Amino acid sequence: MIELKKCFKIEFLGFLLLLNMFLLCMARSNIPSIDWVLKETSYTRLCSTKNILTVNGLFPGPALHVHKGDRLTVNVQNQGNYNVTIHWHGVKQPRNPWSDGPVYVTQCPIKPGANFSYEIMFSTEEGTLWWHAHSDWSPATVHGPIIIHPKIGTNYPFPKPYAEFPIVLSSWYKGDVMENIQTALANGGEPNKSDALTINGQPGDLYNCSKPETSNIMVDHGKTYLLRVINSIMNEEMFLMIAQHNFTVVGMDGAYIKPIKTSYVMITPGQTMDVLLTANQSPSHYYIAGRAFGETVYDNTTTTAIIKYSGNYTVPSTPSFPNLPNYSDVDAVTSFTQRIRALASKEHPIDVPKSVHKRLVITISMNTIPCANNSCDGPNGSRLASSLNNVSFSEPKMDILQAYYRKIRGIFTTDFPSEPNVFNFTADETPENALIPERATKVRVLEYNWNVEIVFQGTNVLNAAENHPMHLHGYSFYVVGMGFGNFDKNTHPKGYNLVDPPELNTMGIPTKGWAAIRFKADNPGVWFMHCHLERHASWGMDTVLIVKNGTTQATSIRSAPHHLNPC
Ligand SMILES: *[C@@H]1O[C@H](CO)[C@@H](O)[C@H](O)[C@H]1NC(C)=O
Ligand SMILES: *[C@@H]1O[C@H](CO)[C@@H](O)[C@H](O)[C@H]1NC(C)=O
Ligand SMILES: *[C@@H]1O[C@H](CO)[C@@H](O)[C@H](O)[C@H]1NC(C)=O
Ligand SMILES: *[C@@H]1O[C@H](CO)[C@@H](O)[C@H](O)[C@H]1NC(C)=O
Ligand SMILES: *[C@@H]1O[C@H](CO)[C@@H](O)[C@H](O)[C@H]1NC(C)=O
Ligand SMILES: *[C@@H]1O[C@H](CO)[C@@H](O)[C@H](O)[C@H]1NC(C)=O
Ligand SMILES: *[C@@H]1O[C@H](CO)[C@@H](O)[C@H](O)[C@H]1NC(C)=O
Ligand SMILES: *[C@@H]1O[C@H](CO)[C@@H](O)[C@H](O)[C@H]1NC(C)=O
Ligand SMILES: *[C@@H]1O[C@H](CO)[C@@H](O)[C@H](O)[C@H]1NC(C)=O
Ligand SMILES: *[C@@H]1O[C@H](CO)[C@@H](O)[C@H](O)[C@H]1NC(C)=O
Ligand SMILES: *[C@@H]1O[C@H](CO)[C@@H](O)[C@H](O)[C@H]1NC(C)=O
Ligand SMILES: *[C@@H]1O[C@H](CO)[C@@H](O)[C@H](O)[C@H]1NC(C)=O
Ligand SMILES: [Cu+2]
Repeated sequence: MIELKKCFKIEFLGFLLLLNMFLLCMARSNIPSIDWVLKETSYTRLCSTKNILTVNGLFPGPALHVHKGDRLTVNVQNQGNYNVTIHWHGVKQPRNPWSDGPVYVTQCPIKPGANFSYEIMFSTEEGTLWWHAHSDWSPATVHGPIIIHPKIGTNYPFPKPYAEFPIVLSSWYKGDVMENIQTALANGGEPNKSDALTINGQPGDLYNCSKPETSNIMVDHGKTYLLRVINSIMNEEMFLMIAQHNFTVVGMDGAYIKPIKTSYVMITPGQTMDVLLTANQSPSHYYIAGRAFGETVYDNTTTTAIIKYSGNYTVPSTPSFPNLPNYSDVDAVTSFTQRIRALASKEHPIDVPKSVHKRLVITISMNTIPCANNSCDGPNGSRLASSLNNVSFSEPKMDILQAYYRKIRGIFTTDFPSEPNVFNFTADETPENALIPERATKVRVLEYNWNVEIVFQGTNVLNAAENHPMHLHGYSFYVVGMGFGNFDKNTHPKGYNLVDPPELNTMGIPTKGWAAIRFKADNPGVWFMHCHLERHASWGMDTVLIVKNGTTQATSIRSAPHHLNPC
């Protein structure tokens, strides 16, 4: 009898325990969780074999598939040799800067042997985004697609494509990419440029040695395909074309847009595009080809993949090749960029601020810092640098988010200028005193729910004007205006597009020109803002926007997760 009672008790307790575990599982299972392992993996490209840092052994990395509004936990286990963090590019992460990823901005790095769980919170994003490492130059190989399908029971704002495939553009370095940037920063000169650009991990057959591995894309005649184009390239803005096919851009940076029928796109590092391609030409092989846009092109090689129609036909000895715009074809860039418009429809309305509480004007410059005995590798023995409003961002020892949250002093200051020192920004000759920036960790604090306008003003300092792809974390923004020359606060705002401005997370600021963006500061947190050309970001073309808490819990930063990586 006693025995039975005891047993029952144990069983009952066991049942409660099971029930508890079951309920816990149910609660947890609302947020699916996946495991990633960062590790060194051997890859052969351009006739040489080397180890690269990968997620799960893959280059490019694995695609994340979600539906609009989902949540997802990614447990990252670092079995590699470097400190790493991961960023979910274009995912707004409402109230959740903890999982945003930029190293020493929202977290300390995941050291070799350590783990970190990212909770990725999707909201309004749909279409294509991507993820990448956000520490040192590990994003070169640690990146992959984020594919956001329509919510179950809803459709795309265009006819459902027959099938889809990624077009991931990446950089390939024969040497060690981490050593490359470390050496450049130590000596003050330019890092080595990449040896190839790749499509879905392969350079294509215009390089030596890679012909058999060229990426193939198989299509059926008459069908329409969704291409998810991602520019994960380190330092080049890219023209992309398909021989003898026009295509239609229907989405950009995780938002659908008014369809643009075009023969080419210009896509900056950081940007993503959803492109519809109808296989309506004579069945054959066609090149899809990409190469850089820029006044001073860094890696000027051409990457290709081959689109192959199914069926029985005579295969050409070489596929037809598209007539790509010239490297410095600014007009091609401008005319494409000006066509990008938000859907601004009933189902996809826009919410652009009509008036602003705060306007920041931010100059984007290349600079030099003097070196003792002119012994550095930059111009005249100086050290290369870059800046926003003449402040070259200096990486703090501890992440800014934690310092802000825990009110730890001495990590950053809040005096990032909201106006630049005025000079003729885009003149052929810029003043001497614009050459040397201040090195500091300066942020700008914004009140919750302010309507913010930022005017990015390109400069010709160091005679190095170029198109800079500016990226903001935690938000997407409306590009309300752009132009060449110097921004004029009296005349230019009159020409703003407040009807259907594109909603982007990365905007190429015209060479010797400006662009104005607007957003409502309704996502409290610590958000990095920087040029997405990695060499510029490494040289200090970065700053941080801190958006304060609102007045309620639901408008405040979420509380810190239990486990944070120590510095
Ligand atoms: C990392 O996570 C894995 C899998 O959950 C676990 O086995 C390992 O002990 C963790 N390592 C550390 C350092 O936390
Ligand atoms: C950079 O290029 C130089 C010259 O080609 C070469 O000697 C050096 O090893 C390269 N460094 C890296 C890290 O690739
Ligand atoms: C391919 O190799 C040949 C012979 O070594 C060389 O002349 C040529 O420049 C190389 N081409 C490229 C694209 O690297
Ligand atoms: C692509 O569009 C251009 C410009 O509208 C047109 O001239 C060309 O014939 C089109 N090409 C194809 C293959 O449809
Ligand atoms: C590409 O750059 C190399 C120098 O790195 C230069 O020799 C070559 O002429 C350039 N090619 C083109 C097509 O501009
Ligand atoms: C392909 O076409 C050729 C010539 O028209 C024909 O001889 C051959 O049988 C066809 N092959 C197939 C698999 O249909
Ligand atoms: C590209 O540049 C070459 C050489 O300067 C020129 O001949 C050609 O017309 C240009 N092409 C276009 C489309 O502008
Ligand atoms: C600069 O040069 C002087 C004189 O040649 C030398 O004494 C000094 O050590 C050098 N400084 C550095 C930082 O190289
Ligand atoms: C380098 O020095 C030369 C000669 O003194 C000068 O004309 C040029 O402007 C300097 N360039 C830079 C980037 O400092
Ligand atoms: C600024 O420089 C540009 C280009 O040199 C010139 O056309 C313009 O007149 C200058 N503006 C002012 C206000 O000096
Ligand atoms: C913001 O709100 C959160 C949640 O209420 C709170 O933990 C935090 O201390 C507040 N302030 C800052 C600066 O994060
Ligand atoms: C890795 O990160 C830790 C913590 O911030 C830091 O102390 C260490 O110097 C970093 N190691 C390297 C190689 O950057
Ligand atoms: Cu830049």
